[in-house]
Amino acid sequence: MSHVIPRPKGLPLIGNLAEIDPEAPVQSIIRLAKTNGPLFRLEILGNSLVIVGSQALANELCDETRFQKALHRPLEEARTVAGDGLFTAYDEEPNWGKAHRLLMPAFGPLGLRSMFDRMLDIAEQMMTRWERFGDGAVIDVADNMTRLTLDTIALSAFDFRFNSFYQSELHPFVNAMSRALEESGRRARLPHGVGRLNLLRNRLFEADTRVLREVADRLIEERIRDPRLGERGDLLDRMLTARDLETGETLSRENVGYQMITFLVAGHETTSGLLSFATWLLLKHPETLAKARAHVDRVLGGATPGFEDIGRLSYLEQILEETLRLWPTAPAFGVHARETTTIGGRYKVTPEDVLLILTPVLHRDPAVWEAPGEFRPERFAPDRAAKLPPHAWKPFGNGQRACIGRGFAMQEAVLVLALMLQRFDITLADADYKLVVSETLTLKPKGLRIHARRRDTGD
Ligand code: MNH
Repeated sequence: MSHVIPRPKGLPLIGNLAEIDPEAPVQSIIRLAKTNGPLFRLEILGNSLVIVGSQALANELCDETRFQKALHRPLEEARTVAGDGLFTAYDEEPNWGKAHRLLMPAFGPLGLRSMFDRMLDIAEQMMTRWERFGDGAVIDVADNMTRLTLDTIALSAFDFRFNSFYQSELHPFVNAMSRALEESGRRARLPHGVGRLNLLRNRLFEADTRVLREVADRLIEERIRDPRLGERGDLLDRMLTARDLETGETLSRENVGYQMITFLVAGHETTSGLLSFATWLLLKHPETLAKARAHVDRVLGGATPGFEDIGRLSYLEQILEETLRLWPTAPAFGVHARETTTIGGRYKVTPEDVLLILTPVLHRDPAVWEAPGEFRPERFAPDRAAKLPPHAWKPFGNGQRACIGRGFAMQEAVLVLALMLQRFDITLADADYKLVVSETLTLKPKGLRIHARRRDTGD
């Protein structure tokens, strides 16, 4: 006997709309999961979505022979901006396979090593800025981390400097990007097509999308005219010159543009949120902060970290992994069944059902995690992490569609955290700060402000 997936009772026509705060949809769904359990269906204005948040179910859904990536509504809408770039492409689109094969090596160990100096360049800019500000200055963490991660991906991947630390107003690209993502998110909350009825919004969206394309096109043009084309060996070089071995083809210019926008978007918001949440969690847990700093002092002393040091800063990596468990900054990924099938032993799902694995819920599954709400980086000590059941921790998604930038993000985050702990005593600017999580497509702590006092390293 097949059972119907339970559904919190909603209202006629609008369904569960009233239960979802448009400013904080993910946090609304997390709340619903508390009363409805780890599997339920939401109907919002005719969009249907199955929410999944347990290891047992995630373990089934991560089986790529039965399930594959689904573009949930926000991703579908984001195709206006990112087209068939890696993140928003369907598995079957030829450009996904082509770009995946071409770009995987660039994000492997050799690629990451070649990007290290550029990551350090930007990280040093932020440290210098904090130092010059002095003890009394108030530092908005999410704002600083966003400038940092955006500048890092642009410099590492395209040899382009946004110079965000040298201006108070961010580059027009950045504003166009956040507005375009916001509009995609808004459209995703409405029935198909309805979000496109507002002409003024459409015009702004078109203008913003154009800004994104123009910036990408300009960088492509400059690179193609550059006599050193192909010599830097960065991501842009690779995208413009490398041939896919399987098809013998290069990426089209249009697709390279989509990949650039994709990397700039995917490559900065999430990592910035990770660094911001890690800062918050360390400030909340002074014993872990002290342990982290002792670890950094032991590994680095007063020396500037090099590429080889990243692998040695294993406790920082554990802190970041535990941060991503509690606050996975890309909080969900969608899959759908390849064929009609049964999940959880009794619930029928069809290929039309979008199943959304909600990682903040999955990562607190009480069947897997002891004291799931507590921040304990020791959980990720190698011997203990090896004993976790499969697919219990999925902040980077799954299988062939998992995050291509995982190594990039971890290298950048370990580096920045190491420099921050090595050089500064950090404290909350407002001792009573309570965590407020803001949502765009990603999660971030809102209004988190700190003081940073230069440490005397004594050497
Ligand atoms: Mn990333 C896919 C999370 C950093 C580029 N990323 C994904 C997915 C998750 C994710 C989850 C899977 C989405 C889905 O299945 O629909 N990404 C993160 C997190 C961080 C992150 C939590 C940082 C922390 N991502 C980065 C960085 C880059 C990047 C940095 C680029 C430099 N991510 C991507 C791309 C994809 C992706 C590209 C799509 C990969 C594919 O489908 O082929």
